[in-house]
Amino acid sequence: MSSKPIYVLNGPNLNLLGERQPEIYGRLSLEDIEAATADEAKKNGLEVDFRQSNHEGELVDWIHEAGRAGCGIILNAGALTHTSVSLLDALAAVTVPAIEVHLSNVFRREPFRHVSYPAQAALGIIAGFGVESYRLAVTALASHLASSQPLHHAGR
Ligand code: CA2
Repeated sequence: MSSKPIYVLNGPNLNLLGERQPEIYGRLSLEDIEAATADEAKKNGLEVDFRQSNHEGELVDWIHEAGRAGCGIILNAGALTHTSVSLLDALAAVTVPAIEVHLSNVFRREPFRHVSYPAQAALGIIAGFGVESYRLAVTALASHLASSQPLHHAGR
């Protein structure tokens, strides 16, 4: 469908998945989530470039890169979701579609997690389904990309 990958960008502390707080985030590691996300992308004829950083500026740089070299963005900004105007500005500055994901249902948690800055520049948000949040984001992005691309007619 697209020769460019989906950039799947993960923010602070998500490298700890599977090691701590399994009651909130489950027992899967970030590598397990990467495998599930890549699998869902493959089913949809897409590839992923899956990354994690504990540094806000690095995530900003990757959003810029995704704007040039990606077909879309799936962003779990971790706690930066609730604080980062920089991530919102970066997403707003690129023209590729972005979907925000969360493993946990942030609306069932502390009030400060009910605020999302990147959401204002996202197509939508998927939260609360663990690894399925990532799979659902891939299918939502794939169907958005398919519906927003001009159809190819054989021989024209
Ligand atoms: O539910 C999500 O995906 C979050 O983005 C996860 C963030 C949290 O700050 C957001 O409010 C919701 C936290 C990621 C930290 O992940 C850890 C995993 C294992 C152990 C400790 C932290």
